[in-house]
Amino acid sequence: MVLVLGFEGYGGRSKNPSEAIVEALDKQTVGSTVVKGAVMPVQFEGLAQRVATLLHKHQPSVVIAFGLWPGEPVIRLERVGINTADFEIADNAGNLVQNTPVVPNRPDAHLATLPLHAIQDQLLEAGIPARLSGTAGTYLCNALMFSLLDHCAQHLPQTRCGFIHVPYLPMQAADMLQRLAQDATLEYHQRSDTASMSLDTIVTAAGLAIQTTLDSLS
Ligand code: PCA
Repeated sequence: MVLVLGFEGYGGRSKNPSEAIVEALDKQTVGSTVVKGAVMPVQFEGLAQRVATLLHKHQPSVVIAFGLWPGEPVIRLERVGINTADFEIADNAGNLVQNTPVVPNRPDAHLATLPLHAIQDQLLEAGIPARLSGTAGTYLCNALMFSLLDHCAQHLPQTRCGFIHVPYLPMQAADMLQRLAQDATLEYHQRSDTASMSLDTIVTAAGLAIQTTLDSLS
């Protein structure tokens, strides 16, 4: 089976597009493989345990986690999860974790085990803009990516695992522009984080990433 993870909203924003991906794909099939979806809290404490419980329970052949990267205009395929948590804003439990290992006494980083270039090719072929990225940041998305890869490295070496950042939904960008106009404190050109992508396109991209990964296994 395929495990798809997303996050709840955070940072005072409305619903996370990655939560919408989970809702769209949970209990669906890609090819003949069943997808199970789960939404993760934006909370550092207990993350490793949540990851271990999910992976142990489902033993997926593929696990792909999704999150929002505000301002990113394209599907962003993450190459690497690093063993550092260094937050710029507090998580949803109010913790501003700084300069702390995600998992103590484990390697500095893990590379994604998804076929990233093949996924990028398939997305571009389908007319969906996508790129590889060399950093998933140092917040919860990176922490989840590292934790998943670290667990798989130790316990599920066959499992293909990685993380994909997605843009805002158009509604969220529209909402920001409305607030910008209402506040009348910033000029439009001072904001560079209003890129967005439709939910349909984002969900299609997620399905293609799963399909391409499953194809690479057979
Ligand atoms: N994005 C954040 C955490 C949750 C999410 O969707 C990040 O990029 O770390």
